[in-house]
Amino acid sequence: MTHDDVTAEPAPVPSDCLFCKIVAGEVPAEIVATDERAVAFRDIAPQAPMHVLVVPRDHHGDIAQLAAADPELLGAVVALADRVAGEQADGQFRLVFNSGPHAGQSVFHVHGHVIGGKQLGWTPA
Ligand code: IU
Repeated sequence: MTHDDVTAEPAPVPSDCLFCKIVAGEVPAEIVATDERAVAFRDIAPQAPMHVLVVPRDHHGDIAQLAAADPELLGAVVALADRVAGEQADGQFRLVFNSGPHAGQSVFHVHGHVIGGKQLGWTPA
């Protein structure tokens, strides 16, 4: 996929979207923070002392689609990630958006991995 494929048209919301169900309270998750536009919950397979997923309440498939459709909402997701890092760790964090299967995306409701709580290494590849 290239970024030429990204349009501002909202994608249809899949009826079986796991993260939509977590946002709706239909599937349990350990929620650590919420605001009007986004929800943060612990990753079930944490890769660091703090590993929280921040998702917009509205369904968008990946970060490029979210940025094209609603850049303010992307800002809200980043702001909630920053708040979570301040509440759950020392305020420093890595924010990772896997975009597409080759990048490791396995859930197709955009989510930022908020990772921290220890000295992180680099690179991720
Ligand atoms: P990815 O970037 O799409 O690969 O991230 C998906 C994450 O969602 C991954 O880290 C999973 O551990 C996490 N996750 C979860 O927290 N709860 C779930 O029920 C499922 C996946 I399925």
